Amino acid sequence: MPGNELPGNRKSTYSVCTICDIGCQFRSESDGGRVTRIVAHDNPMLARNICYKGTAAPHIHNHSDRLRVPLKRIGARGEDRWEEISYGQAIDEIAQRLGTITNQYGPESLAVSTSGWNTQTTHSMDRRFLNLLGSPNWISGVALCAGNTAAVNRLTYGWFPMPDWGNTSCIVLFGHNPRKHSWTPIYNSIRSARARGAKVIVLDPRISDQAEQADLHLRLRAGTDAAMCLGWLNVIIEERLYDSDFVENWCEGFQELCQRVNDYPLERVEQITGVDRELIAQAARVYANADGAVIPWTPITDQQISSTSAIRLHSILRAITGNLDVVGGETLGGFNPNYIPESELGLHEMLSDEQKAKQLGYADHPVFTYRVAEMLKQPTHRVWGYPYADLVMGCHMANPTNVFRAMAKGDPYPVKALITLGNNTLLSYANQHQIFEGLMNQDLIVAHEIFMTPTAMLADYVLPGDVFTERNHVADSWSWTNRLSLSQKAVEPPEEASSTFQFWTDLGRRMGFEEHFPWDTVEDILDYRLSRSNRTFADFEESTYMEMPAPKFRKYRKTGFATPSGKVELYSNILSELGFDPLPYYREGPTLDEEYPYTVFTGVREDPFFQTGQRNIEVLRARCPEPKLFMHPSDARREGVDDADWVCLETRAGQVTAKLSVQHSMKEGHIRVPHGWWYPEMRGREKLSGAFISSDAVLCSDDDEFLDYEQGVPHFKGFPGRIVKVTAPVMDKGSEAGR
Ligand SMILES: Nc1nc2c(c(=O)[nH]1)N[C@H]1C(S)=C(S)[C@@H](COP(=O)(O)OP(=O)(O)OC[C@H]3O[C@@H](n4cnc5c(=O)[nH]c(N)nc54)[C@H](O)[C@@H]3O)O[C@H]1N2
Ligand SMILES: Nc1nc2c(c(=O)[nH]1)N[C@H]1C(S)=C(S)[C@@H](COP(=O)(O)OP(=O)(O)OC[C@H]3O[C@@H](n4cnc5c(=O)[nH]c(N)nc54)[C@H](O)[C@@H]3O)O[C@H]1N2
Ligand code: SF4
Ligand SMILES: [Mo]
Repeated sequence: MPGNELPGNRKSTYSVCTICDIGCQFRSESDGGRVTRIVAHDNPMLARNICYKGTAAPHIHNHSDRLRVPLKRIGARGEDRWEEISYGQAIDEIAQRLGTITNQYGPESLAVSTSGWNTQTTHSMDRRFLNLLGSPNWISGVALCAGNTAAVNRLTYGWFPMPDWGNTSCIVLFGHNPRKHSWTPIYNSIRSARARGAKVIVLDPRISDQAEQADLHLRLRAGTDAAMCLGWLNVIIEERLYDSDFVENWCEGFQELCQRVNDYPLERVEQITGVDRELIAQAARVYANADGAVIPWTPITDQQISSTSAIRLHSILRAITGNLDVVGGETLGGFNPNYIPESELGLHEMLSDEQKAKQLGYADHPVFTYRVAEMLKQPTHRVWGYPYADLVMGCHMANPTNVFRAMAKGDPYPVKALITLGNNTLLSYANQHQIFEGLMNQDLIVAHEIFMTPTAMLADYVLPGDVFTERNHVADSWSWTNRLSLSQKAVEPPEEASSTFQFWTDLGRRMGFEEHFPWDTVEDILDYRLSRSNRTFADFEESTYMEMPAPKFRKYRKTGFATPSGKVELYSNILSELGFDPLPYYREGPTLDEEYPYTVFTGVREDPFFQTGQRNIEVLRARCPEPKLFMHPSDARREGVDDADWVCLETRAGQVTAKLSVQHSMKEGHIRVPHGWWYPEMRGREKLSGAFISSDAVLCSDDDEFLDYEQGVPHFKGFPGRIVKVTAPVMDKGSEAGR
């Protein structure tokens, strides 16, 4: 790229940040093979999309804790004793041991857990490997994030929409709370829209940052989002605020929907959600009457017991108010024709029907598994050109809870090998006790990581990963949008660190799949992916840092929607065929009682960290040294606890310790527990660096009564808990952390 050279040995390169998953673009400066500084993008439109985690990249990428050479376990599992081995030896041994396990237990006994955005250059080689081997058991952190939302959206209109931020007049945030240092581009988009006069409606039990500035704030009880949406529909249908042309011509099942909505009169919705019915009606009217309104994706509704219904209700609201694929509404982008999508690279058609049917979760909770992917194959191919749509890496995956049960109990069959890449598996799903049991029961665990996490400590082999300043990439936002962004290699990875692309290629070749892994380098596969537009990576790099086709609206008029009926399915034919309720409904979460009187929710992301990461990065940890529980002052008073006390939060599943933060902005009766806490500084002192002290996954159950029926996602938003004051300052070691 022209202009990359700076005086001396200095260089400036374009980067797509992977410290969190929103992929900001900026420039990375390096000097003599070391990244020195992150600077804003030279395009002023992109320049403001940067946060202090992004600018901390040199601290992360150059950190002394970075893993640099492959490690092989020599102590007991989890004991954290290692010998250094060569990369070649590691791959040879992994291939050999994997072969033995899959010969004995079948290919489905291998599971892969990954997140993909941080490892970035996997190019679906993980799915390709599993599909060639014959294992359907791929899981991801996005099973509890945008991935499952994408899968559920497809039931209703066959794609996962993206708000038209630049033109919208109304933004509805179900919990979702982007901030200056949390999903900065979305925060900036909301700010700009507001400056143009767009209305913002926030639904959040807390007075969140977004709620503080909202036009309307509905402080619903946690976990009641589906009921709230049914209330909105009630108003919208009764007052005929919907787009009757669109409903008549493009929607199926409106009459059935109306009947269902009748079961949720506003009095009932008020009673369930705790929000005044007038305010509910007012919000529904503002949304429906806006000239272009959006309900951006939110993780809140993908982590609830009524998750499938709540996500479907968002889809239904978008559709019947005429906000689908229109200016100012939510656009259905499709694949970028200039870049071969992961959907094609994954080779999903190579996995036999028999093996697909073995996917864990296929029978009980099928919505994001291959079972539904197969039902959507034809319409997806017809409308979007590919039979499988890997959207946000979340589709056609196994159910994590089912996978951990199979690992721990061998039920319904044993899973005996786990490869985990860029994912802190132990802390990143529900029921950490069962995950631990499952991991301890493995014959082989391989972790591809940049730091020694609690999950990596449990592995047999730990392979050092590269990071975004050490590799080339063209990021396609996993087909959520059709933007292509350039990320350039600035420096070489340390010692034997390498990419997940390299790992799968080497393992695939060792296991007899040479012909399906023809690309030697990341640049080779980038050339291949760009080949449909007759370009190489070098051409792309030479010509641009970003490209995006102009949006086209109302594409469905030509193609129909990618659903079985070709219409928007308010009544879902797929859910009906699977034996689930084809219409959305509200289901109450596990009830509180005298013993466990508080409504606990996990989340409220912390600015300095992404999920379970960065607790070892001093400049970031200093901003948030310890985990905090939020509670309302009246609740704290009742419990006899004060701000800054160390307290223990207990549920029937487990207990965690954290510092109390008494906040007026909390809703009474609610407690917030943060996600992702472990203590890198406790390595060698506490089991698995304190992974069981403060992690929300210890508290969250995945018993059937806590799972959404259709997808089997756990209820993170409103489960019963209680507070116990910890008399001794047990957490002093934690609070000294990172210094
Ligand atoms: N209990 C519980 N589980 C959750 C959630 C929750 O709130 N509670 N939230 C869910 C949500 S919303 C999400 S998005 C997911 C997130 O799940 P993950 O994406 O797995 O998130 P992280 O915890 O950041 O774990 C990523 C790991 O990748 C490593 N890593 C970072 N960069 C690289 C790299 O370039 N190469 C390699 N090889 N490794 C790298 C980091 O060190 C870190 O250990 O978790 C979900 N799971
Ligand atoms: N700094 C930083 N930024 C991040 C991340 C990070 O780890 N760190 N993670 C990124 C990722 S992967 C994700 S998924 C997002 C998540 O980020 P957000 O979408 O903002 O989600 P949270 O911060 O978990 O919670 C947002 C709000 O939901 C409210 N809430 C809790 N329960 C409920 C409920 O039942 N209903 C409703 N309507 N509201 C509820 C909480 O009070 C809180 O104010 O953030 C992204 N941005
Ligand atoms: S919000 Fe921050 S951490 Fe996330 S991609 Fe942007 S700069 Fe990186
Ligand atoms: Mo997420």
